[in-house]
Amino acid sequence: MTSPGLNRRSFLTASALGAAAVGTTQGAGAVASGAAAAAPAILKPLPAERFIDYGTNAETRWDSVDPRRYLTPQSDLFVRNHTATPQIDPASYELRIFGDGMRDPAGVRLTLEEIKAFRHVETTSVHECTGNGRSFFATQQGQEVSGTRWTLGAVGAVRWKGVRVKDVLTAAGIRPDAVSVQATGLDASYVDKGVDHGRVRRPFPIEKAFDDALLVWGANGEALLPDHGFPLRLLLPGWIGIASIKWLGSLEVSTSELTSPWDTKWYNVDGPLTVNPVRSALELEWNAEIPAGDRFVLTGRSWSGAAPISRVEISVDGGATWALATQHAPGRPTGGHGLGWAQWAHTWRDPEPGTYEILVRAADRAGRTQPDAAAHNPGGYFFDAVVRHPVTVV
Ligand SMILES: Nc1nc2c(c(=O)[nH]1)N[C@H]1C(S)=C(S)[C@@H](COP(=O)(O)O)O[C@H]1N2
Ligand SMILES: [Mo]
Repeated sequence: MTSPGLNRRSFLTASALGAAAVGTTQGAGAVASGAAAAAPAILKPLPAERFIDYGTNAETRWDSVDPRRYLTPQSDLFVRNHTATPQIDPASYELRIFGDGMRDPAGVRLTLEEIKAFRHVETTSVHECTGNGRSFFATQQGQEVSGTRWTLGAVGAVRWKGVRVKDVLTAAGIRPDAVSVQATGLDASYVDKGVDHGRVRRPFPIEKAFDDALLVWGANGEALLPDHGFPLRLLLPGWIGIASIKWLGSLEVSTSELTSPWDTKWYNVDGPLTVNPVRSALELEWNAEIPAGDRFVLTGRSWSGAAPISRVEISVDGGATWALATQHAPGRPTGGHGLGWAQWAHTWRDPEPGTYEILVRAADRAGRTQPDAAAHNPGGYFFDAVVRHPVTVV
């Protein structure tokens, strides 16, 4: 058993090493992280043909997504870092579980090995940032919002592997009157406009902890990459990205409601945001040039944090007429597989030269759909409106 102090020292040393190693391979990407740090915030390569690089954040380019592939490889998955990816030594890593919601408030510390001894479970879920689509508040609705101006690429589908939070909390001795769990990351404290908000952390209700919350170390059959939370992250399937704390350092279990700036100041619109809305994206470049001819096959994906997708409609004439897209998910059944996304295709017959807007509108089995306009909020969260995707047929 090691102390949290030891963990911290090893992380600091490892970050410095990581900076030296990545500085040589990442080139321009490292420069984009700005004056805040010499070390890059994201350690994996971010090739320009697959990512839009915002420095501490990077989104997947939808035109680089392979329509034949259901899952998003970790190498292609968006990254959202409040600070910078820490490199954590799995040998000295420990998860601390404590709080007045535990029979022993001092709690326990679990090594990775101890965590991996619980029954393994796998689940596929769409992993998405709350601010995905944020740029469309400005470009499509003329509204001002703050935050990273994501297009639609702050999302991916991942097959996660881990253990149930429920099993771990039960074994660790949770009290029956516990109501709230706060997850805290091991990355550096988040300093914004001169204010130190402490480590990235967010509470979630005990109901979610006992429903489908997982502690995950695997993604798509591999270990988590450092940027995605190695060696262990929390996963709250279907919930907004910030709920799934990376580099999980502790779970505080409480008999009273816990809060943090990440559920009061941010990621809050009349209350903490939780379940992701319905959204859709075309696997197509923005302002794509499409060859005129007999047919052009449009492909893309739709997803929801609440339920499988039930219907996808597509319009190639700016919303004047709509057709049902054909749902398919190569290698997987459509729906019925947890909170994964639906893949779909639509054949555009006889596209004639001109400029067009392609619109996609999905609905989920919970009866939710995509509105024509998203509800404005200053943080630019939950842009779930139908996106008008411009193309030119040449
Ligand atoms: N410790 C920690 N966890 C975190 C974050 C962070 O900055 N630090 N960012 C959150 C946000 S806002 C999102 S959208 C997801 C992004 O996960 P990814 O980078 O693995 O795609 O992680 C969440 N968990
Ligand atoms: Mo996020």
